[in-house]
Amino acid sequence: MPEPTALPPIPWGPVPTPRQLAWHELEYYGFVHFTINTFTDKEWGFGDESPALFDPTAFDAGQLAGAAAAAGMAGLILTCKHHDGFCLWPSRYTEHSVKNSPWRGGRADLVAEMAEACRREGLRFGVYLSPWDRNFAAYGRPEYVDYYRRQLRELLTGYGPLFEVWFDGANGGDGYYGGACETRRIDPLTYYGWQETWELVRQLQPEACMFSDAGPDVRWVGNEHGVAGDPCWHTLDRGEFTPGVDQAPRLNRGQRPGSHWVPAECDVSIRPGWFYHAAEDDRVRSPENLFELYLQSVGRGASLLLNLPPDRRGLFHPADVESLEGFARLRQRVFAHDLAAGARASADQIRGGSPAYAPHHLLDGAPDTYWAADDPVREALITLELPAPCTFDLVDLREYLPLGQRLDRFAIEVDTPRGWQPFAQGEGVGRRRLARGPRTTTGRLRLRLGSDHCSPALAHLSLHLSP
Ligand code: FUL
Repeated sequence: MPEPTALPPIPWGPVPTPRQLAWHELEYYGFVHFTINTFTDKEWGFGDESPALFDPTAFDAGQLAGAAAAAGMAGLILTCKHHDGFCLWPSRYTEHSVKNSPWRGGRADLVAEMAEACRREGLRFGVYLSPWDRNFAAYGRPEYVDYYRRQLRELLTGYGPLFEVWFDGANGGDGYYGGACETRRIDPLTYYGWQETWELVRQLQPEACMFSDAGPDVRWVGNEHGVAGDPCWHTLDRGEFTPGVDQAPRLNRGQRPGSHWVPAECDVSIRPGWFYHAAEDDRVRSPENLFELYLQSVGRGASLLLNLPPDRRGLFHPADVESLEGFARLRQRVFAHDLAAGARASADQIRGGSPAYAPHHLLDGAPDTYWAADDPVREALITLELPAPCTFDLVDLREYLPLGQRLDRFAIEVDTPRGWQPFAQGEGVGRRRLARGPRTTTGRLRLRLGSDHCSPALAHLSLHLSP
């Protein structure tokens, strides 16, 4: 047996990069799908739409960013170009953009207005540039990839710091293609030359996380209904994945141990479609539904990317705003107070017997202090004595991510008049695990933690009551 030591545990498996750690903190941010589709009532434009169709009557980036910030979102990602190829900024490399729209006399740059409004509201800003372009004549030939990178360069250099660059997986099919009106297939494994494109992003926006079916920084969760796998490991054998090659089940759960840290992001729309359709005004997700999604995304260590489509005025519809606000109030009600405040924590293992790793760090609210066990330990038991019995149904657990994703499983038990009863159990904790159990009133609970490959550690535990 090695001597107990008070040195920190050695990280196990892949660990997050600093840009990924910063991204984990964001947890919840918005998607803005807005383009010509908003005016044609479509989800995917063919690519032959006239730029004259794009003419919002009251576009106000301040309303959009303000609503997102008020609802507790950390940032917004804008569809700067969707599959139809229309650009919301006056790209130098195409005529198919806002510069040929009547909106603001063709002198507007919607990307700039959004980036600016986000900065004013303290939100991070990100861009979506569809790799598939149904307008561009050379789509399918190398010339298009060159065009794509030039456009990306415009977005990476003209709009300040970006927190995320979103590479969509939809690829090839029928389209206008400069008038050819045909079906074009590309080989997703080779056509886009992703390595080179990723290097461009690294070079020009080193802090930005790149999202795709293959990361490299953040991965698609494998569905568009906002539900992460259970468990949803932060790690992946990244070399087995390519953007645009759908491997949904594996992306949904991740892989353990995995070669790289590539956490999941859950993209989902507040309405059935990604773009605004008046016919869906009465099909906006309710605050309660969004809260459920939150538990199944953020509550499984993923992030929640919630789409809010501006209407033809260029504003969020009141129904969407109302639901967004209701969702924010629910989260506030549930998470503003820790029902475990003032509790006393004890553990059957403390690393090196050192106060630096004592279990009270679970309750101190500091994200970078943690309880840890000695190296040879694989199973540990932590007990919490509450100052008075309280009622809860959610336990919020968080690992200290610079040490890697260490925990394989957890089980929570509560003290009842019938003795210790199971409350919740599962695989994987990671960034955050919102473990839900039956509504319980108790003064004591205990937590069993298991790690197959390394010693366990945990940074946070709090108790909450859902609505
Ligand atoms: C998909 C696209 O095809 C949808 O239109 C939308 O942009 C969604 C976020 O990604 O792959």
